[in-house]
Amino acid sequence: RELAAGLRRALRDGEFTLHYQPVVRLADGRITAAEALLRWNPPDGDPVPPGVFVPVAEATGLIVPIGWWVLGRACAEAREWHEREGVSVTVNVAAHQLREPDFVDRVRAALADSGLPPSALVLELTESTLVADAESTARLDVLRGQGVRIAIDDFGTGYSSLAYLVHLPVDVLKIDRTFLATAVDTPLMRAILQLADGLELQTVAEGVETEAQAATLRTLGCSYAQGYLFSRPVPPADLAAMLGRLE
Ligand code: G
Ligand code: G
Ligand code: MN
Ligand code: NA
Repeated sequence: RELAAGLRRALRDGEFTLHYQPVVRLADGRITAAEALLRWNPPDGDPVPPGVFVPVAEATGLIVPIGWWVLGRACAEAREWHEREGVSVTVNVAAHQLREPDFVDRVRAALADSGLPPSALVLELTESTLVADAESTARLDVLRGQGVRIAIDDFGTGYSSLAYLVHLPVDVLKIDRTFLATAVDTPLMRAILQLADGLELQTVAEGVETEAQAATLRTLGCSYAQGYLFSRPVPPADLAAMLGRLE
């Protein structure tokens, strides 16, 4: 309860910031996108990790207003990177947010207000959020019609059958980092990449920490990767500097 009050205050007083983790194209190492990740620095204490406060925000419904703040901020910060470097931004969307009746209008407004083109925005949703209901699926399809892309976050950690993938409004699979915990070249990883290829979905491997993992993923046909090998999540100025250095 105390944490919930803290979150309400954080939103009101501007205590949230975003960090960005690069998504890298394995073929040439270019940064093609960045994932916006929420950070909370209370003025009167230590930073609170998102693993602690995001579940509370979800349980209290505060994730809805916080999520809209994240989307607006991420679009605004990404606009310049997109104009200069063609980089997209990916934003996590919670189940509660997707269920809001004005979801489509809110996303459109964030794009219009920031001047970021729809094609530069990727919305990340988990499997369970996506599978839930036909109404939400229809909402996402409206946005896709305008060029926004949809990614399944933490792919492979849900319990749903793979058959549902064919019916979901999805463009990108983000393969959960638990798949890299042991060997990278496993029958399961090959199956996921083959499935993605057959469905013409882009693939992003999450949690890549070593050159060897990146090399194996490249060989297996995974197109993109994200992880500490390339960069931790960093403040926006650091991402801008990283992008500038590529020129
Ligand atoms: O760095 P990491 O600790 O940033 O993130 C921990 C978890 O918090 C991740 O699983 C991520 O999905 C979630 N998370 C981070 N930022 C956001 C956000 O803006 N919205 C939502 N809904 N979840 C987020
Ligand atoms: O659930 P989601 O994938 O949205 O959140 C990303 C989380 O994964 C963040 O907490 C981020 O800090 C973490 N992360 C990103 N790259 C790596 C990595 O290479 N290794 C590990 N262990 N965690 C990572
Ligand atoms: Mn994510
Ligand atoms: Na993930």
